[in-house]
Amino acid sequence: MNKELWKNSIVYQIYPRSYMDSNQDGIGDIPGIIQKLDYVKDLGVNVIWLSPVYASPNDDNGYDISDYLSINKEYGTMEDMDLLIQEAGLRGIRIIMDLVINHTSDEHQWFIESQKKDSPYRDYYIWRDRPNNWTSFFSGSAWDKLGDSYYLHLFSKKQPDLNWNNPKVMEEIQKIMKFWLDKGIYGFRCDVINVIFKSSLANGKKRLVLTGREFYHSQEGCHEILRTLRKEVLDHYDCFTVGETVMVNTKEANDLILPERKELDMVFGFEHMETDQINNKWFKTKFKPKKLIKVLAKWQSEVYWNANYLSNHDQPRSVSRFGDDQKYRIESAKMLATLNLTLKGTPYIYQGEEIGMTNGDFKSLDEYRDLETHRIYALAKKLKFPKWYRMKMIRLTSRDNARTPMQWNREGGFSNQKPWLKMNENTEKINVKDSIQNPLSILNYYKALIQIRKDNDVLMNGSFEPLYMKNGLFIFRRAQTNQAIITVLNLTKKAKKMPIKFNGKKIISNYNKENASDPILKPYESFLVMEEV
Ligand code: TEU
Ligand code: CA
Repeated sequence: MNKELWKNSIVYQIYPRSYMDSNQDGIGDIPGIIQKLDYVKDLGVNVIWLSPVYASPNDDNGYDISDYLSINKEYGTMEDMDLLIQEAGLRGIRIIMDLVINHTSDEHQWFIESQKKDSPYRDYYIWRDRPNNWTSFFSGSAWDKLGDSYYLHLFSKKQPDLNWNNPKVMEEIQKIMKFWLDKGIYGFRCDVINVIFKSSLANGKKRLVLTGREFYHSQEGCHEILRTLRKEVLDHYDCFTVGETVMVNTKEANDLILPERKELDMVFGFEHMETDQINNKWFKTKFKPKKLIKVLAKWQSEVYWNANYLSNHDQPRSVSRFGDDQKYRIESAKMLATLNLTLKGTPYIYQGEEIGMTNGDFKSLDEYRDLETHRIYALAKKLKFPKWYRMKMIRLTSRDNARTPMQWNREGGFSNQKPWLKMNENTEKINVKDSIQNPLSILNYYKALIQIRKDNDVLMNGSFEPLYMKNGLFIFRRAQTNQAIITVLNLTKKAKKMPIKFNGKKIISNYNKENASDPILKPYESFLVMEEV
């Protein structure tokens, strides 16, 4: 058993609701994922991160859990889940699950019980006679009233926050983690893990977003909880954890992952996701490659071990956001793949990214399903933003952009029924089936790149040295004693002069150019050079 195999893993995120519908009800499911395991294996990844499949009323698509020990009926049964773990294992793929422990669903038995003031479950949640001024991630007050008391919810009102000051909560969560680890899963992606501990419920400093956050953001109590979970549970299994950590800087990230801290193994930072926005994600600015490059290089040099990603189920599609989803869709998607897969750290690929799927093409508000999108739209309306602006806001930022059904073939191939969320209209052009057949597809480029990564230890364990970071170009070297690979990326749609020279051979290029010393970089050009050392 290789305790640190996770470091050298390549992770593929599956959002079950949108992956593959096996029983024709328009909703992706676990048997659907099983049908596609050979596809996932062919891609070359060895870990799947499965977004929540637990029982849930689906207010937030499974991030509101009503029973951690059973499977959402829409997705299948526990037998299906066991089979998924087993079938994945047969293909050399292990599964990590989402661990959502900041909150449960309001339909969880604990919360239902906790509504009675004298119940032993009362203290599983955070009840007060009066709300404070905290605001929620989905906008508006973080408190709602039930009976004559208020409960805290940092997310939707159907996601009440657990009370981590209660040792009972700690006990329950440990049981849940063991239940899944005993089934052979490889660890957890820990949802909003750095906000679970509230050190006070005092009024917070008034802010545009997340008033109150100084009382729950990366508190010492959170670090203690993580150390306990590690010692009592995780250390007894062959597994790893990746924390989703909102608003952390590189120091705060290291405080969660340095080996001597014995807390998490790696975290998803958000700083690079903030490089195309002002203040908060609803106000986009034009994407400036320079900022993204700067943040990535900083995390590369300062953070002990990175979890690299350019998209997930909460973010717009990477090619639409950091590339060009029209004229240079193929080139820019390959360039972004080259970036994500050659940085130091563990790369995460989000379903559909490997075929260059684009943002959704929703025409009206009612085509969006995400609760966050609807809440923000309503808030913007209240603030009297004009309609065209509200529509633009959600078009650019809605989480549904990443949640449209997976495009398996020209007709869609996700389901025979109307899918739960509108399928992109470009499935005729962008789909798995055609991508498999076309040797120049984004998909085949991903496969080649993943193979290169596996064949060259330097891409996994070599150092990171930035060589050039101006003008929208990002050139860096990964090196160890006997090997070095240079990544050359043009993140812009303009041709650029190649600013530096090196000795070596091109090993992959998104323009299929073999000559490493070509003085001009084409739009979104990227390639790797095996340096002579
Ligand atoms: O996301 C938490 C988070 O901070 C954001 O990325 C979130 O998507 C939102 O945009 C805040 O404005 C995690 C999950 O990934 C997300 O899907 C859940 O909705 C959320 O936690 C609550 O569990
Ligand atoms: Ca289904």
